[in-house]
Amino acid sequence: MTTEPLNWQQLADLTDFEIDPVNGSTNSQATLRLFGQTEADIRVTLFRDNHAWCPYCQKIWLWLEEKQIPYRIKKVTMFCYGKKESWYKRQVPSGMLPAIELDGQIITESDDILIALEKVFGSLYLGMQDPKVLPLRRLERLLFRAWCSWLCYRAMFPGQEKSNRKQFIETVAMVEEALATTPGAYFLEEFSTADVIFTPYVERMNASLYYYKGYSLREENPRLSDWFDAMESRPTYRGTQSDFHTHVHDLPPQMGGCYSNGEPQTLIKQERVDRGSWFGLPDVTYPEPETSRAEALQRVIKHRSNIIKVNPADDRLFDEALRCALTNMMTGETCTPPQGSDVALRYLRDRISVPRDMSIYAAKRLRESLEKTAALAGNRQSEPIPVRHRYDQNPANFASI
Ligand SMILES: N[C@@H](CCC(=O)N[C@@H](CS)C(=O)NCC(=O)O)C(=O)O
Repeated sequence: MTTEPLNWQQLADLTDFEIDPVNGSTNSQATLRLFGQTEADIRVTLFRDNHAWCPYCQKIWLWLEEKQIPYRIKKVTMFCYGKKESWYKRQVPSGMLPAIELDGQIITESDDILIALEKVFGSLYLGMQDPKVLPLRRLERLLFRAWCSWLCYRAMFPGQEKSNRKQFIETVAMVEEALATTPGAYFLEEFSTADVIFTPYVERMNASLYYYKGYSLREENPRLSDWFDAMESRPTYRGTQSDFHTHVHDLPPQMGGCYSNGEPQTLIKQERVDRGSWFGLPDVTYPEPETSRAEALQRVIKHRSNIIKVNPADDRLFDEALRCALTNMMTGETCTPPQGSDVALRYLRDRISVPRDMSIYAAKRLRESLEKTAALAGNRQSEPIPVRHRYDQNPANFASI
């Protein structure tokens, strides 16, 4: 028994999901954050990427959110997604992100930005140059290098893959040791700058090593597992948190390639990240919020004309197929999409970006319904996600992101 797809109005009636981007909890849509203060209090503008993906931007974003400093956000295109805005190149000729404007002065380099922000607004427990933070910053860079060596270079001689893995795991053991020196889950006695520094790449390591190497950082290391759980208890982190699918397909063009070890366990994990089920993956462990479906629906409705326009399928065919998937997501009823729409539905399934488009659980719900609905039309996959660039995600096509 299958149901007819709801029309857009009927779908809109099923969601009252709303956030307050300015004063509510951390979100990727805001262009202004006030934390109850006024625009006159603003001294900082953060320039970050449109995709809420750049790791160095996440560092600054998280810090500002934790400190509740009022700020503006200006979103800039990263080279691998499209054309860099000329207004930004006038301010930062290299085009690199992040940058801030603090009291009229442009500052680049994420560490320098944090140091400058600390001078004006105070540190997050202990600061960047504190003797307790400095060794942790060095450890984070050591871990970063061990990760890059393992993930981003094709093994050139026998045993290289194994020795890179060993090197990474030995460095992770040092991180476990550092985390074990404090009674709580964080790197220092309290949540601090050190946690902010580790967040972006540890999140990307968790995703990429699971997918390309079959190694589950979060599940295989008890202290890091507790640390992730503690991070997820913070609304600031939840608002910036991405998922496995987004990371593993955003990383290759940024890192110059990510190399799978091709082992059977790895291929099983890859299949799961790409084709589901997305629930239960170790990219998130806090319970799913009740609003996840309503959120996904609201976000699709808001951008539906662009979502339909960029899809390679015929607009009318995809419009109906998309409404089928959304009907299924909201009602649980099976809704058979038009013939030939499997590719179109999977094209969207593969291009939901977290947290840019929606939060982690909303994306899982939407992907699940897109896949379930696509499977009723056929088993064809959409064109592969490019690995040298992500022009398929060019923000120019989504002017109001
Ligand atoms: N050392 C810099 C690194 C910043 C960086 O590598 N930014 C990348 C994005 S993650 C970038 O802006 N690349 C240019 C682009 O992709 O447009 C920092 O800490 O801020």
